[in-house]
Amino acid sequence: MDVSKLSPSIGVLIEGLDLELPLDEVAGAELRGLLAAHHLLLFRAEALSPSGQIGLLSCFGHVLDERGDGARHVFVSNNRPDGVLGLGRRLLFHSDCTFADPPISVLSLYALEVPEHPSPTLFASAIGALRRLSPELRARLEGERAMFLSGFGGGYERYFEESAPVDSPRAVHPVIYDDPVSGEQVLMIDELLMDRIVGWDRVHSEEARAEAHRSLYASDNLYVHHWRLGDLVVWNNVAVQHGRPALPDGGARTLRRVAAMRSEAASYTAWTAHALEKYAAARDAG
Ligand SMILES: O=C(O)CCC(=O)C(=O)O
Ligand SMILES: [Fe+2]
Repeated sequence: MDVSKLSPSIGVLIEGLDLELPLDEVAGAELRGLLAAHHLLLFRAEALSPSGQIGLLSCFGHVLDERGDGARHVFVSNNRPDGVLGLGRRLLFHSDCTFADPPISVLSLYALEVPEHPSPTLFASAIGALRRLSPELRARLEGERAMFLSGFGGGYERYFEESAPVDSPRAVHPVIYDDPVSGEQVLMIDELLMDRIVGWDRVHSEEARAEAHRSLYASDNLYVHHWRLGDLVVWNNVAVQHGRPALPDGGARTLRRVAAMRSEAASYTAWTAHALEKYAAARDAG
């Protein structure tokens, strides 16, 4: 396989691998090493089957049945009745399922439909962000934990503990978090799911959050992926946060999503019929 860098801190393009064929142990180990070192892998794979994508993801862990229907893939789409995250609004930066413990390990999206106008996904290095944090803030965050929660609104609005539904899923994580996939420490403070540093008053927590975001979302800490048909992007969900600007008006955009967990024990079904009903109800109410 041929490997070339996509940006200074995030991502490599991998060429010369047929993803429809089963991967042998040597190739699997090489890909795990590349993901550990670079956090995001890009493949150009025209007409990739669902089983090709699932087969690749299974070399990073246990593939999730996110819809609870056995398909082991869902569609992020503004153009399919069964699609999720279909509104064209901006998606705030996040790592998926940090409202659970542990969060999802590895995510992938495969471009099945791409609009004529650009529709990027943005990736921010949570490892780079920790390294560039001021020594003062880093010292204050050492040993601290934060509350992460979902309010079933999709990825468009931040959630607050005071106003989130009582049954919204939530978890507490260290803000300087040991990421098992890369073996690195990451800054786990995002725009969408992190509510507050536990035990801090709102004002100080918001100040720290804003300063963390300046490190995270600085343009030289990002990799911007402009989708082309047949692109498959696989990334470390904890080491790299993702978000997307508002979609262009008109134009179908469909990305097939497959997710994997390092631990067999965890099983997330974020897009079951029950969860989708809750999302729809929250959207209608808001
Ligand atoms: O649509 C995108 O670019 C990102 C979607 C997303 O946040 C996800 O699949 O987890
Ligand atoms: Fe996401």
